[in-house]
Amino acid sequence: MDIGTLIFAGGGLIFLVFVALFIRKQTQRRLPAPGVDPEKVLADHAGKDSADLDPFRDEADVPVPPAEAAPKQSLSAGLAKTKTGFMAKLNAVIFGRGLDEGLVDELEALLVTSDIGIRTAEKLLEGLKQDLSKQELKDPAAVKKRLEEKIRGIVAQKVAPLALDKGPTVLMVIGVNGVGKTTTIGKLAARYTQEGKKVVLAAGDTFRAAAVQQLEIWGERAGCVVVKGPNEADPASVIFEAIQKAKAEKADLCICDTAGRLHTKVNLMEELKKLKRVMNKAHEGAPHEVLLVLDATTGQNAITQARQFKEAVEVSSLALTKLDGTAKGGVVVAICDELGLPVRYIGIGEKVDDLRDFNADEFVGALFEET
Ligand SMILES: Nc1nc2c(ncn2[C@@H]2O[C@H](COP(=O)(O)OP(=O)(O)OP(=O)(O)O)[C@@H](O)[C@H]2O)c(=O)[nH]1
Ligand SMILES: [Mg+2]
Repeated sequence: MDIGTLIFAGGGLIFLVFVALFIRKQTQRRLPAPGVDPEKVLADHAGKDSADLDPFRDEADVPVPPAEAAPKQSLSAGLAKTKTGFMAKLNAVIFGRGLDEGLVDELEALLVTSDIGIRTAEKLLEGLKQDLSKQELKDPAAVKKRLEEKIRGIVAQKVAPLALDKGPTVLMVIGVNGVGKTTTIGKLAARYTQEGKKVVLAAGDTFRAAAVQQLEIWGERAGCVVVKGPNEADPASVIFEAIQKAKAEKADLCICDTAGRLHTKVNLMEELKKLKRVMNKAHEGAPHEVLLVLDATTGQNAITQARQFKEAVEVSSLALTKLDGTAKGGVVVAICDELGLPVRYIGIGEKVDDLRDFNADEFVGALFEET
């Protein structure tokens, strides 16, 4: 065999090895979690719409940001996209040209496209027209100032801090797939643990092994107990056990994760009622707080989701996540105006520090501040 043939054969062999490795990696990515029979998971949840459940495990399904400390970002930085999107356009509309009759229409269009929603936008503009004289309406600074006041008036709401005197307080966290439930729980666990509270987490999303892992990582970092069941365990039994543990260990807070569910799937929504009943059996009065998590990037759809969750279970408050990733921060105004539910927390990033108590004054101040 001459040297040329040898090199050719060697090259071919290396190529084949690469192809084989590539195929193996691709197939592995679709392997179910150890011990999980995908057929069985789907069969067990027949009627729960198997399309909503993913028994396959993939590293990408364990979305936990790196733990390294990063400087805490300001609210203003977290709202940068909304500020440069909505506020920059608002300034352009108000200050950019002579104010005439068309201003109100333009403002309305801007408010609606910024996810403030038609109803709330009309309300805001009606208020402006009533409050301001014709002369003032021609003054851009007066229009902007009054608009800020009106928005502040809508989002102003008093939310008492989470009461941690229920021995333990049980917080049930619900919402559509991927809105940020588990991440918000992780951030809350870290925060309350840092404040010296004892926190127990319930891995109530038992449909995917990766969902449990995700909660475990957050729990481990926060230094709190995570109660989980075997693969495919009944979520109600895991949550029951977690509340029992929280009681036994005299924890201050038990936060229960739940699987994401489409608000349009009646049977999945029914399951939430069952979970609530079980919580009350484990600890009378529980859940003391039902926190609905909404993803701000979904804009007006978040309002539709909230309406449907509200119909299924009594929602106490909202967490609005991913405000950092959207110019649609105006949806907060529509949510406060239309849902009659307090926004308790806002998420402005993936990291542990990126959860804030919602404070209307700070929020509107950050939106309207001149940069
Ligand atoms: N930028 C940004 N990303 C966020 C925020 N909150 C959550 N995320 C990201 O959103 C993705 C989904 O978050 P999860 O916490 O897994 O959402 P989930 O609601 O638990 O999802 P399911 O359990 O699949 O229903 C993750 O990549 C998070 O890091 C936030 O405030 N800002
Ligand atoms: Mg989750």
